[in-house]
Order: sequence, then C-alpha cells, then structure tokens
Amino acid sequence: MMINLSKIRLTPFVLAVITLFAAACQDREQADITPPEIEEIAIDGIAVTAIQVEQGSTLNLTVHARDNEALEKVTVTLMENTNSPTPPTGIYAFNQSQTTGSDHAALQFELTIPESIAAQMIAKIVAVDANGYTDQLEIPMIIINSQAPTIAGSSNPAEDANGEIHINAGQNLLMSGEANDADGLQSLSVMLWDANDQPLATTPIAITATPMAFSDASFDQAVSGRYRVVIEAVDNSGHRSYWGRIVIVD
Ligand SMILES: [Ca+2]
Ligand SMILES: [Ca+2]
Repeated sequence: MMINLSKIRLTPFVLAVITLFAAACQDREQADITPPEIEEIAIDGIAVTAIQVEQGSTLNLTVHARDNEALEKVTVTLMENTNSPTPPTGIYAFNQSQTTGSDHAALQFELTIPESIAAQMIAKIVAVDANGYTDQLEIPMIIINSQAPTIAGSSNPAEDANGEIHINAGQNLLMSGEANDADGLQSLSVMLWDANDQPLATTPIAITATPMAFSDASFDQAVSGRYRVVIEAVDNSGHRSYWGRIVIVD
C-alpha cells in the first residue's frame, strides 16, 4: 500500500509527538555523563590502599570497577615514585589494559616482580567508560627486597618539606650517606640525573668497609631546571637499591 505523504497533515498533535520523540533521542545521546568508579583494588581477595610485595613474587591484582552504563577498559600502569628513581628493569614498563563491555567488572592483572630490585613505585589504575569518562587511583607500591642493600642519604642544603632539594645555579650540592649489606657491597655511586633520568655526572665511592659511609660527593649545575640526585648500591649478589631526591636548580 502506498502512503501519500501529502495527506499527512502536521496537526498540533503530530508536531507534539515529533518534538517529544526528538527530545527523547537527544536525552538518550547525552544521558551518560557519569564517570566510572574504581571501587576496590584487591590482592588475593583482600582490599588494599597500598601494595607491598616481595622481590621474585607474582602479584595478582584485582581491580573492581563499575559504570552507570558500560566500562570500556581498565588500565594498570607502574610509575616512578618521584623520590625513588626507576631502576633499569622491565617491570617499570608494566602497562596493561583489559577491555570489558559490562557495567561492572573484576579484572585480574598479573605482575611478575624481578628478583634483584628493591623499589618504591606508584601503581596507577584508570577506568574508562564507553564515553571516555575516567576515574583514576594512584596507590603506593613497595617492592620489599630483604637481600638488597640499605641506603641512607642526606644533602646540604637539606631537602624541603616536599622532599625536594633547591639549589641556585652554580651552587654546590654536597651529598653524604651510607650503604650496607650483609652480603657485602659490590659498588656504591652517587649520581646527578637530568630531567629525563639520564646520568649527567657520577661519583663512584670506593668500597673500603661495610657499612660504607661517604660525605664528599658534590655536584653543581649552571642550568636551571629539574634534576635528581641518586645513590645506587649493589651487593655482591647483584641486588640493587636506589635512593633519590628531586633537585630543583632555581
Ligand atoms: Ca558512565
Ligand atoms: Ca644482600
């Protein structure tokens, strides 16, 4: 049967129906402006607000997240803690995403922790919904390595309340500290890293005793900017520890 369009009259009733239909469609398109929510981070079923894990172990992290409509994905990234430099190892490349089409998900992430490092990091968890709205959470993550050396460091000038060291361009930064390890120390060095964490200067400390103390490593920088002073200690078994502070050259 053919419909003769010319016979459909735009009565007030038809116009009202069309208007309501258009409004309903628009509401539907704009409905989800509610961001997702990360409800809980759990390890072996127990909710955590910080992560402590031993070297050489496998970490099973569960992220519980929810959205009013649909979660798109959840990502876990391990990031550097500003006061704990990143050791050169693959774990710090951990950046794993899992997609989900559900409004609620419990997603499993498995991280293998290397044997040889002790580190402090941040685990950043991001949940994204189907419209790109996000929720994110950053929780501290400490890799406990009872085999790695201990390091104590201090600076002159001393760090401020934010844990940052400020020096003027050309001013001397004097570092002192001590490293210790029951297995004996293989190496100890004090370094200045640039903003990209590339070493600019290294002062090796000869190991003449255990524990090994030093008080005479110094650095200066003529160029203003952000740097990091780093102490690295390695024991005779290859376990490695880092101590670090941000240095701002004003
Ligand atoms: Ca949403
Ligand atoms: Ca050791």
